[in-house]
Amino acid sequence: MSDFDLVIRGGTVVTAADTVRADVGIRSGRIAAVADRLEDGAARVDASGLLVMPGGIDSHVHLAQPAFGGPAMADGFETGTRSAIAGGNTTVIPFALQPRGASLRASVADYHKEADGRSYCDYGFHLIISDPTASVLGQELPALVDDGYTSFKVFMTYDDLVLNDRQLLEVFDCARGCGALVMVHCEGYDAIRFMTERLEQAGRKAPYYHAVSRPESVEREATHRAISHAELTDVPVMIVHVSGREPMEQIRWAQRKGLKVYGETCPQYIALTADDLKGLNMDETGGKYVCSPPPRDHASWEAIWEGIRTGVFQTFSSDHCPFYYEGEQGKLNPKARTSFRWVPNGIPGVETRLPILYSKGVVEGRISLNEFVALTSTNHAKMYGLYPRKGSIAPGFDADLVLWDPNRKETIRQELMHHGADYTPYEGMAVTGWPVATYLRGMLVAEEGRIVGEPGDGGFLKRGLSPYAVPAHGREI
Ligand code: DUC
Ligand code: ZN
Ligand code: ZN
Repeated sequence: MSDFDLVIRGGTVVTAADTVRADVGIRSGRIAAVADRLEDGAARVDASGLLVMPGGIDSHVHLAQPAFGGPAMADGFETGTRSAIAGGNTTVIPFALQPRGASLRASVADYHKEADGRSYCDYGFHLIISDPTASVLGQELPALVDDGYTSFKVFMTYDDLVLNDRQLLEVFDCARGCGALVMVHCEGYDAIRFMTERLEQAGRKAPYYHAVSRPESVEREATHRAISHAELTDVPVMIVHVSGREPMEQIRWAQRKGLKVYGETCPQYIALTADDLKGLNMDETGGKYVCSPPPRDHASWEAIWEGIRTGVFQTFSSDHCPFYYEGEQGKLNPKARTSFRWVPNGIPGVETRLPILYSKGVVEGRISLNEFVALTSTNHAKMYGLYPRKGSIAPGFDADLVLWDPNRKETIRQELMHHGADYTPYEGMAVTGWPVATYLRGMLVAEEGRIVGEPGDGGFLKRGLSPYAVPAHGREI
């Protein structure tokens, strides 16, 4: 009897550390061997000419989440994770959002109902804390962290989600005590409201003014404030979806000071600009690109690359937050036509994250192959308590793999996508490098744009504490 269920033969294995020509042997869903030459297994796949990389881990996606402007999202777990595997991903970490007044535990149970039996890839949950009551911080949150929900997000903007400074400090302090990693959405609530009202009064209501209402200074101020609160409470923080130079420089400043401040950026900040929000002629088509923070300009793309190259950013996530464009629930819904304020806020991107970073990063010579793997998989696993089960290719890791054609040229277009949304914001973008096959724990789940897996193949991941969440000065104040 052969030693392996499957041998992936003749590819170039790329991890965050190494690039080697090797065979990969898989047994019982795990990697059993990586060697120059392995005997055949029960099955064999020829990967010559292909890269064999750890499956993408997208640690920032929104699925089945009723937020950010009201209408239903275009993706629940079935379509969202179908899109994820087609794009070479094997794990996603979406959010379980606590509506104000609701129990955190009940909110988590609701998201499990959405995900159970529907997911094509493995998944964990971050929590979103919108109502940090004494019982949430004293009982619910520590218990949920123990149960494997080891990270949570807080917002510095949005009527339904914003926390004031005192609440942020209380939440940070709680995270410190229970070892959770805090993700922060850094945009200042009052400044955005002020700008929004002023723009509306002046009749500037088209989608483009979404970007004008939340300029980089608003993100920079909030980033600095979050960092200062993190320093005061001695709690590590991850600043998510960073859009340009000014917030990037705040994070770099904090890192140089020795603070445990981490950074995440996303495809929209190296591939879209605020001008996309102008649409064809300052019309509603610009709504397709409304997301927060908004995309900036070409100089910001360069700043983001500087942050990627110099290690300011640890993770490159999609912030997949899909809405329809057409229809009553879409970006064009009647209320959204009255002002940018009501345009559903977010864009799809889980399926295009890897090709965009590969093409603009590796093919255009800005990052190495190993950095690509770190930014799209390994660092997500390490940051969010999934390592060493996920995120690399070595004996003992889950056999989550993407076979990647480094030379394949594609044009991103809606007809290739597997998400629920009716458009992609990257329509027409030419890329080089494309996923050919995705394996989840040794099972082929997507091949050449065809979904071969089933809803329910993916399972819930109870995550460990992040080693990056350990306070600089220990857990007791
Ligand atoms: N924040 C996110 O993380 N995603 C979409 C919109 C937002 O504000
Ligand atoms: Zn956010
Ligand atoms: Zn998000």
